[in-house]
Amino acid sequence: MVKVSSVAIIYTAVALLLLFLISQNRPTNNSQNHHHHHRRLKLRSNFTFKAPQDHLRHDPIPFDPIIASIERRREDKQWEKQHYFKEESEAAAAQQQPEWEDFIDAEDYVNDEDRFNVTERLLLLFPKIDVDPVDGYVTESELTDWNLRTAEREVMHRTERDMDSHDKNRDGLVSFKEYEPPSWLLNSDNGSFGYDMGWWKEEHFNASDADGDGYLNKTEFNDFLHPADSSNPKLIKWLCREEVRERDTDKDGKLNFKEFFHGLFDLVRTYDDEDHNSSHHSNAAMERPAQTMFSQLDKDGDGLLSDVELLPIIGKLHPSERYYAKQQADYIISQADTNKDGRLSLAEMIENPYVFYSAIFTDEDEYEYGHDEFR
Ligand SMILES: *[C@@H]1O[C@H](CO)[C@@H](O)[C@H](O)[C@H]1NC(C)=O
Ligand SMILES: *[C@@H]1O[C@H](CO)[C@@H](O)[C@H](O)[C@H]1NC(C)=O
Ligand SMILES: *[C@@H]1O[C@H](CO)[C@@H](O)[C@H](O)[C@H]1NC(C)=O
Ligand SMILES: *[C@@H]1O[C@H](CO)[C@@H](O)[C@H](O)[C@H]1NC(C)=O
Ligand SMILES: *[C@@H]1O[C@H](CO)[C@@H](O)[C@H](O)[C@H]1NC(C)=O
Ligand SMILES: *[C@@H]1O[C@H](CO)[C@@H](O)[C@H](O)[C@H]1NC(C)=O
Ligand SMILES: [Ca+2]
Ligand SMILES: [Ca+2]
Repeated sequence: MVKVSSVAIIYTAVALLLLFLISQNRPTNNSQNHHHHHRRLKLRSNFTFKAPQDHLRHDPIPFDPIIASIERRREDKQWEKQHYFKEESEAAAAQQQPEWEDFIDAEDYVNDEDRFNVTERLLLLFPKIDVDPVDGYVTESELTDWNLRTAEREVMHRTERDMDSHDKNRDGLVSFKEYEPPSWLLNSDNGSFGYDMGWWKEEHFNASDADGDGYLNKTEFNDFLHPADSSNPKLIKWLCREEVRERDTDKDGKLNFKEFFHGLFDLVRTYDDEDHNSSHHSNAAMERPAQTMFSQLDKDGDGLLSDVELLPIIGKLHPSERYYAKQQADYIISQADTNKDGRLSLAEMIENPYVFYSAIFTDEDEYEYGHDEFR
């Protein structure tokens, strides 16, 4: 009885909300069509729960916290479907409270200029980004910090979600016994990520356990999932060791020039190379710069690279969230900086609002989502 009446209340409330929103909406329908009729903001609706070390793809970081929160809710729902509803009873699924998004399309919301006015959003957000210093301009470093804060919130949210599912005894800690490798790993054939299976093993776990108490707390578990963003030296060293192990074809524990040239140099070079033009170069032409880099890294001059000798380039092999935050800031500035002074005024932002929403922006003519610059 209790269940039935609470469900009834929820549906009544949602119906009332719907009516309210529809009535709010109606008088403005005509004026809407004049504005940006060819543009439509598109929210991400499909999320892949992929390997964090699969750094060739990095999702765009939402510029606007409202967009971030809508997308996060969508992602959570998809994640829950995949992780819980398989096991839990249908009844539990049915008890799920309906959310406003089940009834009102979030995409219609963000595309309704009366409810989601992009100009007003930028007016509101500008002072939150222009903070260091407050001078009426958004610089590359201010925009990078802004993106990074969003990205870190997203990452931590996913970590908490993941931790919840592993922490079976609910003590806020994950032991190695509690930890099960993620399902995308079990489903994939060995080495399909181009990585050997050192990831998610006990050595990886132990390296993440900064204080060595045998358990990962939230910080340590986040490091475990995202070693590239960790400041734990044990874990960074493990990452280097893993890089050596995966390329060490003659199994001597170090990388000789051949192993470096064919396994690592390409990856480091790709990130160094801004114009992505080097694929035109022949192998032979690249051998000299590779030799130069190799001897710079080979600090003890033994002709081999050890794990610690990879430390200077590990950030290039595994770019941090800051790297992507900066990449996206650079892209946005290059698109919106009308007077080419390298920074953005509020006026420039308002003139080019869709640049900031480009991660979710789509247009009949060009499909912008997943733009190359963001990868
Ligand atoms: C979502 O992604 C999955 C695989 O990642 C794919 O099979 C499915 O077709 C996608 N759905 C949509 C609506 O794009
Ligand atoms: C959006 O906000 C700006 C600034 O407040 C205002 O000038 C503009 O008319 C608004 N647009 C709509 C469609 O309400
Ligand atoms: C991956 O390798 C392990 C042992 O190295 C093996 O037990 C497992 O069956 C392999 N998995 C697949 C999907 O090939
Ligand atoms: C990880 O640490 C535990 C002690 O906390 C130890 O018993 C185990 O052998 C270690 N495993 C590896 C692979 O280093
Ligand atoms: C987790 O433990 C580390 C020490 O290994 C500590 O520095 C950190 O503050 C702890 N994090 C939380 C959320 O308790
Ligand atoms: C890219 O490579 C081509 C062929 O080697 C060359 O003609 C072109 O100038 C290069 N572009 C840049 C931006 O370096
Ligand atoms: Ca500033
Ligand atoms: Ca610990």
